[in-house]
Amino acid sequence: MEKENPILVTSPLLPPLEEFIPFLEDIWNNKWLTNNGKYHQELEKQLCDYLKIPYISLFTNGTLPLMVALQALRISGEVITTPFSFVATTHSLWWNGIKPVFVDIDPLTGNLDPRKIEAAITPRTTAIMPVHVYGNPCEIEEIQFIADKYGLKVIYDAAHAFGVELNNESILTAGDISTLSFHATKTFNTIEGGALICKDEKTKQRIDYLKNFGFAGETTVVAPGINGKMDEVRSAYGLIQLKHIDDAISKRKKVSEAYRDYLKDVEGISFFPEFPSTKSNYSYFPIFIDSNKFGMSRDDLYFKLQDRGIIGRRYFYPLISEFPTYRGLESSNKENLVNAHQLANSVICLPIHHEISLDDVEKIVNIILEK
Ligand code: T4K
Repeated sequence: MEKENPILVTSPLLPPLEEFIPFLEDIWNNKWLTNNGKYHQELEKQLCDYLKIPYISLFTNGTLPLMVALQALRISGEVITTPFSFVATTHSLWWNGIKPVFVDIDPLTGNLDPRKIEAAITPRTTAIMPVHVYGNPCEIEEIQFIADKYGLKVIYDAAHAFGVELNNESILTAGDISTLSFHATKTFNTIEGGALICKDEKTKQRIDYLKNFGFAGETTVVAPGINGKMDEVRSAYGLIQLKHIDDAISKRKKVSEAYRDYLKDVEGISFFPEFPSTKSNYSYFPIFIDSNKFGMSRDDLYFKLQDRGIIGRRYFYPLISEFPTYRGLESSNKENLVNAHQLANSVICLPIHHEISLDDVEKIVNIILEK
């Protein structure tokens, strides 16, 4: 029964069709489909309000804003980053001809460990690219302190951090630039989509040129830009999503709380604490398996769940530093990344989304506990 009706790690939040249709009719009537249309402008405005951020530029996915951020800040040479992320983080560096330098993570957050950054800085280092993995906030003050000390830029890959706040302030205003993904699997989605958050109008202007081939007018190209624009259909979809996002996040919160409650005393299973002063978006629920204590390996549990129709994911295994493109880098050395290997080898992200019921959670936990 379970295999026919699997519970997936996530399920996209879809705007109610009846709310979407009037927008589609309007777009069909106007025949304005992309290139900074009215829904694009409106979504940027509403996202600035919702996310409490000064400037945002919409993109067609969450990878392009990373690549464009590096271009906009003219980053070159070496960039310090985390191997415990989705490959897009490091790929964005590679596509810009930048050498990634991996630094280990703090096992308490899964994020780049600021205490290990300084040792990796060389005369070629120009920036730090941390990730708020699973939406867990990085130690932004410590990272900024190091960046200021060495004159480095900070670009946060905040793909998982839609709506995350620290001390009532958006985490997206940390560093020089932050980027979001609005992929179908994210808390807030526009099917494919993404965004770049910056702090001043001049940078926003440059980003907007860069995502539109560098055009600053009909016949003026001011930079070697790319095409990263979001279209009107997905902008309208995003506007409807925004109306439903708080409800979806509160449903995710209930799922997260139920997992915490059921799993808190289970020998061999750990998870991140609720972080103080943090407003979370409950985008992932990663658990970490200590096979000796739990009596079963991570992979045995992962595949047992799969056999029973519970489709989790091992985000982020393998580490980025283990993929062929990056394996040869000196910083990919296993001894350099002990904590990252430890988390990557023990993680399972359990299903969490707005459609999971508390009965589903109970069912998932019972399968985990069956020996
Ligand atoms: N930086 C970070 C830290 C990121 O995590 C990501 C993306 C990026 C940058 C780049 O942003 P984008 O350019 O992608 O916007 C998924 C996503 O494709 C990817 O966006 C995401 N991170 C990554 C963590 O997860 P997969 O390979 O796991 O996706 P997939 O197709 O296996 O889907 C996962 C589950 O979601 C499936 O079990 C079923 C469900 N699903 C998926 C899709 C696509 C649905 O129910 N409906 C759907 O339409 O990468």
